[in-house]
Amino acid sequence: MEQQAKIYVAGHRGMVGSAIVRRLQAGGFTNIITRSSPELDLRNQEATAAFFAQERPDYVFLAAAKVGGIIANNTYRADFIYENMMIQSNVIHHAYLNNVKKLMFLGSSCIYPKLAPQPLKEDYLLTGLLEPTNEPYAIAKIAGIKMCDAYRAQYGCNFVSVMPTNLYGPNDNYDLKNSHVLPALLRKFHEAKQSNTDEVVVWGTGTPLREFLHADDMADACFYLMQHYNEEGLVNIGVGEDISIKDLALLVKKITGYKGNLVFDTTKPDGTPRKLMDVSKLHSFGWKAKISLEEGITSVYNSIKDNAFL
Ligand code: GFB
Repeated sequence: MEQQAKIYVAGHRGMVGSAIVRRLQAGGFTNIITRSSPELDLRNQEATAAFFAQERPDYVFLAAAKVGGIIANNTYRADFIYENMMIQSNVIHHAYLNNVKKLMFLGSSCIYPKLAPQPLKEDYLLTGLLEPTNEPYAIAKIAGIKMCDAYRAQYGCNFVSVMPTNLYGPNDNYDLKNSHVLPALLRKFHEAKQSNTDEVVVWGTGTPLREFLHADDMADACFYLMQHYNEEGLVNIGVGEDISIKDLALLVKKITGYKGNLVFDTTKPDGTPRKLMDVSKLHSFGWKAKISLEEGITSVYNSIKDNAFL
């Protein structure tokens, strides 16, 4: 990417998009184009077409998506498939029509089969049934990967797909029903400590294993791969280590300084038993995660604990 290049970050108000903007700015890139959702509804084909024709960006980071945790995915099944299919179809197609030099599509580790061997290699895509709680979201993301490959094959577009593991960081969503596990636990333990509550409720059995990557590491990987990765298919972005939800809860308990107990609400779904990324392809391109889980959670906690999780 040339320093003067015009770069559109779709989803710049979200956790990942905002981290990508920070990373680009830190790298000296100043020609960054953004639009908030009220300014540009990417689900709307005409609005997206007009935006691309007017701005004609050179590079696109496609980080705009409808996202959420396990209950949000399972509850708003129609919204997750419809909104994501519309956003990515509009952006990918109009990037092609307007000769974008390179587009990076951001997917998710939930594209892999629920019971795939671990760690998850890129070629396990479409080898088995998906986890039911997030199947609509996963199908949309799989369609995004296949669109990038199809536009590469038919039109020669340099459109690439990257699959992040579970992410956390600044600008996360702390809504207790719709968020992912890490922001939910930070909020629950912090508020329990403030109010001297005896116990914190953790969803599910505590046995599922998850891998967590800080959004700043994710943005750094996207920035790096935008410059070094030009292949069809996909590349995983993760740390290559996982932790049980119970141990994650104990870590958040330690970081927040909460002294009470954990209880597990087994009426809530566990989701996929394990989602550990194989990161050998990522490492072979020369990028590795730098922020440890404890360091990352501590920095997020310190930055939000006085803001009442707004
Ligand atoms: O983060 P999470 O919602 O997403 O849940 P997934 C991870 C695990 O943490 C599940 C448990 O086993 C949850 O039951 N958990 C425990 C909690 N306490 C809580 C809590 O208070 N809130 C939440 N949210 N979970 C999502 C997918 O799956 O991961 C998306 O639905 C996407 O499509 C995203 O792929 C990265 O890892 O289960």
